[in-house]
Amino acid sequence: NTISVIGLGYIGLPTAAMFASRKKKVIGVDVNQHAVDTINRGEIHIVEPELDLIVHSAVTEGYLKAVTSPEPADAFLIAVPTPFKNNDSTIPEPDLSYIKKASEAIAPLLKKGDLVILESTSPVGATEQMAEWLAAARLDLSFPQVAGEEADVNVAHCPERVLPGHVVRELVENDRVIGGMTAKCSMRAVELYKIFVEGECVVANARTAEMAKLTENSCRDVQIAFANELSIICDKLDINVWELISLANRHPRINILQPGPGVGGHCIAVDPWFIVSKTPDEAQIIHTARKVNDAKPGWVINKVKLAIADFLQANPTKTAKDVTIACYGLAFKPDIDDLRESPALNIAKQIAELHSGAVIAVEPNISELPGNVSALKLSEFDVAKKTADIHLMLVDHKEFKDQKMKNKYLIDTKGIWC
Ligand code: SAJ
Repeated sequence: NTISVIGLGYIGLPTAAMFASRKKKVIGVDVNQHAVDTINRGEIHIVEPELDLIVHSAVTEGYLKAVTSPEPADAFLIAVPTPFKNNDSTIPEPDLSYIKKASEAIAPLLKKGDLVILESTSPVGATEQMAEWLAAARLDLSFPQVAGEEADVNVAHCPERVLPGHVVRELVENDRVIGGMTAKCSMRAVELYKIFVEGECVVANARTAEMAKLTENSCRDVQIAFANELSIICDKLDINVWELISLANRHPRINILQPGPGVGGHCIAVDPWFIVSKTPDEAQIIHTARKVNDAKPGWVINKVKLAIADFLQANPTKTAKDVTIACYGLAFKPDIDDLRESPALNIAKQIAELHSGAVIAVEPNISELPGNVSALKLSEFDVAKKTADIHLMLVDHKEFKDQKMKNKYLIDTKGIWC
């Protein structure tokens, strides 16, 4: 039996590789020729620990190949992006066009009994919508049914829930929510995932499965917003928020998360909007949490401006041009090298743009900055510690936790040095 994975990104490629590692024939499909060529050489185009070895052996043993247009298979997993629509709406709306394109590309290849699974994080109703797109694209074929008990093709939603940096382990160990359009669809999907999933495969309907994934990430966003709001309140009241949280967390039923420079990554800052845009009047807390977390980088930048003003007042012979600012950490969270959607990188970039003096960054996980960050210079920790006048702690990488920093002009968004 052949499994096809459409979309070979952070979720699709590891998933394809896991099936292939269990000796299933896997055809990976991606429109990105570079990604396809890289995978077919047995290499990977994304950063994820352990994945390179798994892909390498899957390709060399002949279980995994990558192509740019879909080929017939018995199960199709769609793991394409669901970004925001590029419109001016104050509430970002999900763009399902990649799911539509993928559905239309596989529709002519579907045969009776095939399984189509939507893995992409999606707003409620997207799986039903996908089934309609599949049916519409197959109207000229002899089996146009894709929904209902009589369907000839089985459709389900099985959202991924793996943590970047731990994808290989979590793909196997995490429980999966399997939301079939019918009980039979769910059963078929469970059989498929059981090939490599050791966690429990729990069956729900498709809408509940969609909402479960959005709920998990929204819950985390709301909890982080609570911590971020506390950090701003405590700053005003001259209380150390880290001490406060650790005290409150001694209560047996309290577990407050950690404040930071904002919420980054590709999921937590995105998925809550999928709920808010569907139910704007009802999703009050979820919407507010998004706004609180999105406002945190601006608050941090303001703190830096105040520190520059304080420094210049204490050093009247100097001008802003003479003030060096060091930013510690650029990744979107600790101990990874992923700079995408990173509040730390955005803050450092904005400071470099608005400040006339030097802005240096220490990021132990990368050796060069992306091309669009020309105003920022990478530096070693010791050099930054010695030369900078203002120090901005942004990401609590383990390398920084091992260091000490005491400085009047320290803004510590992660509370590791203050
Ligand atoms: N963050 C804080 N304070 C905290 C925890 C996190 O500020 O106490 C920040 C991080 O620095 C980062 C952002 O939140 O900027 C997100 O980091 P994360 O570790 O919470 O989550 P992600 O985006 O790496 O992965 C999440 C996970 N979801 C949950 O934990 C509910 C993962 O399981 C999902 O599979 C993933 O989103 C996804 O793909 O949806």
